[in-house]
Amino acid sequence: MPSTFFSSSDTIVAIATPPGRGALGVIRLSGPDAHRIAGTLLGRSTPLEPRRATFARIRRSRSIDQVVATFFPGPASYTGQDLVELGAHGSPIVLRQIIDAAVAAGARLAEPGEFTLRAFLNGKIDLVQAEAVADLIDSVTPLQARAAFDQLEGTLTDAISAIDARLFDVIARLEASLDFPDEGYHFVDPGDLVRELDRILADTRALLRRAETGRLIREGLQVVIVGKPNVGKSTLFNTLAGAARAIVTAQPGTTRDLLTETIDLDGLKMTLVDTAGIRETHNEVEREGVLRARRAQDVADARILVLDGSEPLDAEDVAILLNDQNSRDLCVVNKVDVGSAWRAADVPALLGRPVVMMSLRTGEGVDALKPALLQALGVEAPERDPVRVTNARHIGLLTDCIESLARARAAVDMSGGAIPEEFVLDDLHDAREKLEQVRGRRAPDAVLQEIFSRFCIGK
Ligand SMILES: Nc1nc2c(ncn2[C@@H]2O[C@H](COP(=O)(O)OP(=O)(O)O)[C@@H](O)[C@H]2O)c(=O)[nH]1
Ligand SMILES: [Mg+2]
Repeated sequence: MPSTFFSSSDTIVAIATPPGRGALGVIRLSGPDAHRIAGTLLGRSTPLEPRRATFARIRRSRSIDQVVATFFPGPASYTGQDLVELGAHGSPIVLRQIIDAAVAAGARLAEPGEFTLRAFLNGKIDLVQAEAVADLIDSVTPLQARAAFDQLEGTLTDAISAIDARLFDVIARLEASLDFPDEGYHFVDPGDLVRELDRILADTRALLRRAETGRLIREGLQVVIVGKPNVGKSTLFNTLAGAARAIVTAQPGTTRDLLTETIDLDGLKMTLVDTAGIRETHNEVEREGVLRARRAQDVADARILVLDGSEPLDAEDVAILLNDQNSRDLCVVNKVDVGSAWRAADVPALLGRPVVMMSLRTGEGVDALKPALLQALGVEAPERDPVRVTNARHIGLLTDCIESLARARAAVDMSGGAIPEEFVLDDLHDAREKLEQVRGRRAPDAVLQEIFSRFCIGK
């Protein structure tokens, strides 16, 4: 990361389209000299008309490509500064030549995310939106794309700004009563203050309530299929993966290595892991498989516990059921086509846990699998509320914010009338700082660098 990273005074250039050949390749120039450099590349003496697509030729010693040039004068551009986009043919050679020519004319190669960084530094978007740009580009399921797009549109920004505005108002009134102590005039009534803090706390907590599933949407999740040998784990894995990935045999102990497959479960990016059946064994290879299965379930976000419904449950089944009860377990009772050796209601270890009965052989009950899995994961229908916290950084900051707010509220509540303004203000300022950091104000440079360095070049 160069020391110029946080300065927008030079003009940057990059290819904005993915590497490789394509019908088009787009080059972006942003900075005070963007228009002049574009003029040099195009050999034009007349200025480009703002926001009008203009057919032109790129010239070096001779013309090298036909392009469409569009000039977006700042501040009404993506970066907030003068920006030129050149739509050339998507030839890596031609694009490279145009970049070289731009550098020769005074541009600097952009760092990853530097265009979006400039948009942020120029106040076009806040940090939540900048992060949403990266998430949108990285999304692999429609639900991820949607959550990111909502944040890019500013839904979360607006929700946080609204909370921040109320907090600011409380702080202003407390500071006023601190500044004029002799007036005998209290700007803030303790009862009012507690009520207002409760409202702010409730709004902030509401944002966090579904953040955990929001995070799963953004990051995807790992779901491990566990159970004894031969209960149908690999069959279930293949069914969910929609392909015969894992070997299925009637011989117990077939699966040894961990098998993974990434699927899109109603918009959730899910990495499924098939594992060796857990049992005591003297076979060295299988023992290693069992060890890996145990480790996999320890780090998973959720587990699917498969049981054979046609055979009596034994101690190994129960041990697997009781191992580290994950709040997101789903129990699958398989092989109901063969018969039912027990009822889920009679098994204490299954009480209060989501259970689906099925036969992976006949397909009976299999339709219930995906909805049951989504419910076990706690993922609600996404349509209802576009305000969604998905980012672990935001979750951490909002959690800290709530802590500070709760401390302030407790201090007012315990004061019995005379508000200890200084203490309360300290906590409220802390709370506000966390909110501002979510949006990127007062965010440390290291945090910004870490965020923008994950972008692709040209964004
Ligand atoms: N009857 C019956 N057999 C099944 C069912 N599901 C799987 N099997 C069979 O059970 C055996 C073990 O299946 P597999 O998926 O390899 O189990 P795993 O060891 O847990 O991975 C295979 O012969 C499957 O064909 C089912 O619902 N009913
Ligand atoms: Mg298997």
